[in-house]
Amino acid sequence: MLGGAGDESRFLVEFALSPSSVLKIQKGDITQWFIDGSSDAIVNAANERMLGGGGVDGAIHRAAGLELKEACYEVPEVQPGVRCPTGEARITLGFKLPASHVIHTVGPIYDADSDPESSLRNAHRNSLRVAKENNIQYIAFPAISCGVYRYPHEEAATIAISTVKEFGIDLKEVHFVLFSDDIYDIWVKKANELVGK
Ligand code: AR6
Repeated sequence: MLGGAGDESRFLVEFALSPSSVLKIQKGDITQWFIDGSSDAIVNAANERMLGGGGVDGAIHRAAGLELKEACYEVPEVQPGVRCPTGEARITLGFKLPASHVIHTVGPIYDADSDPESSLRNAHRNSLRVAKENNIQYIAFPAISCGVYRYPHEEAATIAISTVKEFGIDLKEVHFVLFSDDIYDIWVKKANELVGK
């Protein structure tokens, strides 16, 4: 790996998704993550307005600089105040980020969504689809909806990893870059169950 989100190898595990595709789970700050700066993308856990916010969204916008917000303004609204409906994904450049692109997706607000499982699955699946359409080979996800959107972490891990297992195999590497020890541990446990070593 050329880039990375930290050098603590005890916080990095790998699983084969196919002979040509790898799943990597690591602890770290996704704003630092990159592989080659040209065919890599980080996924942002955005909201439907797509103009920034708190959590990982705020961190990504701070690290990318104001050009990212300007690029988000350019994304057409599909209804007033909505650039990216829940479960969909949009792509921009990464500007000052080390990764070349940002794929903005919107996970479900767990208590407000009528079918949070489908929405979370769609957020992952559509992010992978947009990545493939834009020749992205390396992608890094945070734990979408696991912060202020309050998705239960074990269920979110199951959905995130099973969707990547099914739809991530056309990419060279799919990473999860996770901020906290407890979410990292849950993701590793679920990946062992669902993908195996
Ligand atoms: N790198 C990796 N993960 C991070 C980072 C980081 N730098 N910072 C936070 N996380 P959240 P959501 C983790 O709340 O639940 C925003 O205001 C964090 O610990 O960022 O999808 C948006 O604008 C947690 O595990 O996203 C939306 O309004 C995970 O990222 C709303 O929050 C996701 O937490 C989206 O809520």
